[in-house]
Amino acid sequence: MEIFVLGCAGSGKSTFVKNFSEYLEEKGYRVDCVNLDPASEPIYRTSKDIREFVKTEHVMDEYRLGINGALIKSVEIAANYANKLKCSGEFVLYDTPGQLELFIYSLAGRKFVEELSSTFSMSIFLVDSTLITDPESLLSAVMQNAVVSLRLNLPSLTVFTKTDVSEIDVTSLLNELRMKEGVLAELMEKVVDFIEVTSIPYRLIKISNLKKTGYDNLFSAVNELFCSCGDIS
Ligand SMILES: Nc1nc2c(ncn2[C@@H]2O[C@H](COP(=O)(O)OP(=O)(O)OP(=O)(O)O)[C@@H](O)[C@H]2O)c(=O)[nH]1
Ligand SMILES: [Mg+2]
Repeated sequence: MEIFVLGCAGSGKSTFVKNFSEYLEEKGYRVDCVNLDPASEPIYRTSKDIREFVKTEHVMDEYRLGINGALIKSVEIAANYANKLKCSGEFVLYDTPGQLELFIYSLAGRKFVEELSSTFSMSIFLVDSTLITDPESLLSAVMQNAVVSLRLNLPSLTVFTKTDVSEIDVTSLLNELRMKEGVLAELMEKVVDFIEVTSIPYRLIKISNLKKTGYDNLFSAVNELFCSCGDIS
């Protein structure tokens, strides 16, 4: 099963890949961690690393690009090597760059994910709880999750991280939203439908990578996702 770990910069993707892979290994599964971020050295033992083929800092020099342009160029170059980044573990965790435009706009990002995906591929979309301080921030994160999931054509689980330092109460944030008035409040009411495209209505998943909590709930959700397709192998 391929799990693409997505989320905005600093949401905890790499730490999650490190700690969740250890959690899965403790359960006896064969796990491969793959670094798909050409701009970052991995903080875990990798089975495959995109930086063997392309490093963003070299692309910046060679093509005289800034960091974001170089990252997109790096992924375009690396797309030629996608088949060399495939792994066969029972769980393959792909750590991705935090620049979500790679998956929302760029053709290379989508092609890359398509090449690495199989029938049992999914995404885990990490949302940094410390940034969700009001209903607007919640909806903004949820919309990004929905758009990425739709564009990559991957079933997705929405996972709130860093709950050791910030508690998130989705129900009260949505209630707060309903109390608002005016044109923007009307717009936000309509945007609430995006939540249906995420896993939030079915199961609220809150984790801490530092404390390794919430992983049991997440693991059940991962299994349920494929159970509903009729297979968990
Ligand atoms: N308190 C707390 N900190 C966390 C948690 N997960 C990650 N962090 C911290 O958040 C920071 C960013 O974590 P990363 O794993 O590098 O985040 P990332 O999403 O891979 O970041 P980019 O690759 O730059 O997009 C680090 O300082 C982590 O230690 C968590 O669950 N709780
Ligand atoms: Mg990272």
